[in-house]
Amino acid sequence: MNRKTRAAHRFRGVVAGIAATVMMFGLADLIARAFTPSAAPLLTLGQAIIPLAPPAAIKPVIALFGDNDKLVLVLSTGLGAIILAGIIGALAVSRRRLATTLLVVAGLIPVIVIFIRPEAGALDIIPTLIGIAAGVAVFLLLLRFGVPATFAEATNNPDVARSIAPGSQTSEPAPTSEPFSRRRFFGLAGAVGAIGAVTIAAGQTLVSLTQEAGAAVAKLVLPNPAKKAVAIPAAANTDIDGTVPFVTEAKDFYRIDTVLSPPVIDSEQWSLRIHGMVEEEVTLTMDDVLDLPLEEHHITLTCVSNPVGGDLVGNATWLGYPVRELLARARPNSQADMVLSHSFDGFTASTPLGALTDDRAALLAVGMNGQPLTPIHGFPARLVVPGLYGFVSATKWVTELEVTRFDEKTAYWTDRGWDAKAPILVASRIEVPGPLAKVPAGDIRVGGTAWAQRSGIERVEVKLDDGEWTQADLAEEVTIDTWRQWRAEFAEVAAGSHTLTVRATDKDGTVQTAKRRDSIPNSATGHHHIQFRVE
Ligand SMILES: Nc1nc2c(c(=O)[nH]1)N[C@H]1C(S)=C(S)[C@@H](COP(=O)(O)O)O[C@H]1N2
Ligand SMILES: [Mo]
Repeated sequence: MNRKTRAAHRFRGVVAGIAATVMMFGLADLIARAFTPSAAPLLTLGQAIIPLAPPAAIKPVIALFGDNDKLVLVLSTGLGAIILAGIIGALAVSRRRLATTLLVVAGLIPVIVIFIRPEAGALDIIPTLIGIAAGVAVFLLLLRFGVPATFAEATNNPDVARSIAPGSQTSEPAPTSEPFSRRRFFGLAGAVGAIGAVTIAAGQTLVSLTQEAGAAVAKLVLPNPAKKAVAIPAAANTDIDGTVPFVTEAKDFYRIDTVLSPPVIDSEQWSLRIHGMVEEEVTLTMDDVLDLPLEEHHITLTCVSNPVGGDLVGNATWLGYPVRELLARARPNSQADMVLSHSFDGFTASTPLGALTDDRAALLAVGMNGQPLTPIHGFPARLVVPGLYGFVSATKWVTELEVTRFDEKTAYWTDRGWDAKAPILVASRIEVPGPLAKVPAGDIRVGGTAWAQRSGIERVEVKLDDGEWTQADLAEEVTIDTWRQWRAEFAEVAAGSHTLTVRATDKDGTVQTAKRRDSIPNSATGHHHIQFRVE
């Protein structure tokens, strides 16, 4: 066989491998999404990679892609699978049986990953097995009609010999022949790939449908709060167009967690168990929680991975019951100093016991902005603790509060190099003008948000280019645990390129530091700084 033909055959092998893999994932994903969504192979594979990923790799991904980090992970997993399939396909030109075996073995990797999940059911592997069967069938079909077997294989294997025959002029096996015209081969491979791609897309659509359905099925009816949140005065908003609203809608609220798709929890099956170093173990069902006098509080939640000026921060009106009261029922032992909250999905957070028993509004929350929590934000129940970054406090899909000690237990992110305790640091950001915005000449209006939960914002200062710090006007404070909007004006700014810098000071007198540092282990620091142009 000459080299050119061989290269052409290898290329067909690669295409056959890729088409078969797209088909396998597409079909398996679609079937899984319809019956057992958390067992979709691509998703489960990506999910399995998360705990293995070094924190040093996770952070830049979150910083770069924010809420899209999950999409990036799934796409990279898919890309990895496609590359592997291409290599196996190329191998198939000379070693068909070995390649087929490898394809099956590779297909079994997601099967194993699906099977070893803690929540796995025996039926969960069926969609992927069906996908593998379809993928292997497609692979063999494409090879059989598209890639002539080597001479040795062809003469030994009557099947392959026959498959070669239709393309050759004689009935002799002819190794250099092209049994399928290039057009037919690529047409078939393209069709298979397209079917796979369509099934993947259909699977995605099903996901959003079932998630919406899940939310609808979760017809949890929230009671009226026994204690309403303070009213939000109009003056809590500045009049600067383009700044984020004071209350963040659930759909716009940032999302950070370690699951690729939120667990679907039936609120009637859900319960919260308080145990560990307590006098009395306490278990509550959702009915128990809804019967309690629930309180509503505006609380600003922040992620430790938020880069300076980033948007991993949101403010919502949460409805829930004070964790303080729940712990009082269980009566923690005097030696305890931490509550390790456990999520349905295995995530844990370590919260100082003191932050859950002092007078702050640490909540077992069931509502967000007047609605039940969405699946993404923790349905049916989560924790929200003012003043602590989410990773040490805001456990979503919470199922257990384990009263323990910092020197005995560690939480999910602590095991990955982050701090065990992490109070939120004073922070501020510029929202208007946007980065690299073009602004008409004249007076420049600047606006943004600052937060220092538990202390409150005392002062925000802005600096144009290398000028003096100028004090911004603060919008009215709603509570010390909510962010605060600010605005400033600079008169007659000359045309050209300019920079703005902001810093906040909290009510304890702590000035936001200019020192730049990374978010691991307990949050990035530095001043938010933007460039814009006056034209
Ligand atoms: N179960 C679970 N809860 C979790 C997390 C998680 O990965 N799993 N991430 C935490 C982190 S790091 C943050 S910042 C907040 C984010 O909450 P949100 O997604 O509702 O904004 O949830 C916290 N609760
Ligand atoms: Mo976070």
